[in-house]
Amino acid sequence: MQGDKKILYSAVQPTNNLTIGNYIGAVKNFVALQEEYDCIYAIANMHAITVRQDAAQLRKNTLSLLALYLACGIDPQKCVLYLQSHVPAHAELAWTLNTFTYVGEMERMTQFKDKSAKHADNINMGLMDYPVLMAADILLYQTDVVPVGVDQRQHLEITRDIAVRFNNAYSPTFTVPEGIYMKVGAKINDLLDPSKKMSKSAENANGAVFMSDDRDTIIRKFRRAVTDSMAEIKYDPSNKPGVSNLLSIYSVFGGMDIADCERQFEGCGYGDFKLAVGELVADKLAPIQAEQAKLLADKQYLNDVLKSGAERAAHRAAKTLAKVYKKIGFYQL
Ligand code: ATP
Ligand code: LTN
Repeated sequence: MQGDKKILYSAVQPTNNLTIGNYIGAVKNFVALQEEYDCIYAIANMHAITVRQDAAQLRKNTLSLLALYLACGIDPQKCVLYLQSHVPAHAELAWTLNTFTYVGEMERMTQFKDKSAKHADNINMGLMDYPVLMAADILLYQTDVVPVGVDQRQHLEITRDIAVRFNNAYSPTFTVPEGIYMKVGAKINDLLDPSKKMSKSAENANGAVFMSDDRDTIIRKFRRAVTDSMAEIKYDPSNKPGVSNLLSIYSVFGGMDIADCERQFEGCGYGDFKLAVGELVADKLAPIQAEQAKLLADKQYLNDVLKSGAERAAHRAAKTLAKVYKKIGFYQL
């Protein structure tokens, strides 16, 4: 707790362009939660390098993600918004937590196994250690809650395990965080293969809708989305994964319940339904894209936001790190 507000922490990696899956599962909720919680939002560039990145592109994606956060409505006066590599305490706590984490636990992580298969030529130590760095991010700020998509649930569980393990070995040091998962949209699926999550690093870019896609591209991608042969617009994820995914997207962008969406499209053909989803998404993204472009033209402002965010984050992180170093027996001057 900070004052009377619970502490909330989350982050997104500046890899590629964000998809509407990232927006729905993460960023959109970040905006909604900033009134109720003491929010800390990071750009996780240290996580990003666990997969090989082009340096110039990573720099560009970093500012682009910052501008997107701001364009979506994250207010740097209300939240701490910062770049992970600007606060050295993340790497320092991660090192310490490594000694409270077992190799076997990391080898069993689903994301590690998936990414190892995808990047078989670069299964580096950082890729395996990714969840420990994420635990350090969260635990440094005495976080109460972490809003993420369901794909991150396992990482949150291991964060809790590491926190409890450390607290039991010494004395209560870390707050044990809870995950927050949205009912609708915690997992948006690929438009062409609705059995897979929509991912920014998808092999086929037609299955993912990017936050930067223009109107025609968005509509074309939704037109090609896979549905089924039942010709009925009903939410039934196990039997109708494609249609259910489109209904989730429509429901979130339209701010309506799934049941209302089903009613709205009763008797409607799949072609018209897909066009309506595409048009709604394009309409909602247009003002965000315009604002993002405007912000990207003002580099001084973006740098000021990062500088102030880093100072505030570092100040808070230092308190936890000092506590940890004292407990483990690092000699203090
Ligand atoms: P990559 O494809 O590069 O691994 P990613 O698309 O999974 O990236 P991250 O930066 O790892 O993106 O995730 C940012 C946030 O977006 C996380 O909270 C994650 O849970 C959420 N998220 C990612 N994909 C989806 C999705 N398809 N549906 C809902 N939430 C998602
Ligand atoms: N691994 C996360 C990004 C991330 C994160 C965090 C999320 C890095 N550190 C701390 C929540 C809390 C992902 O979304 N892929």
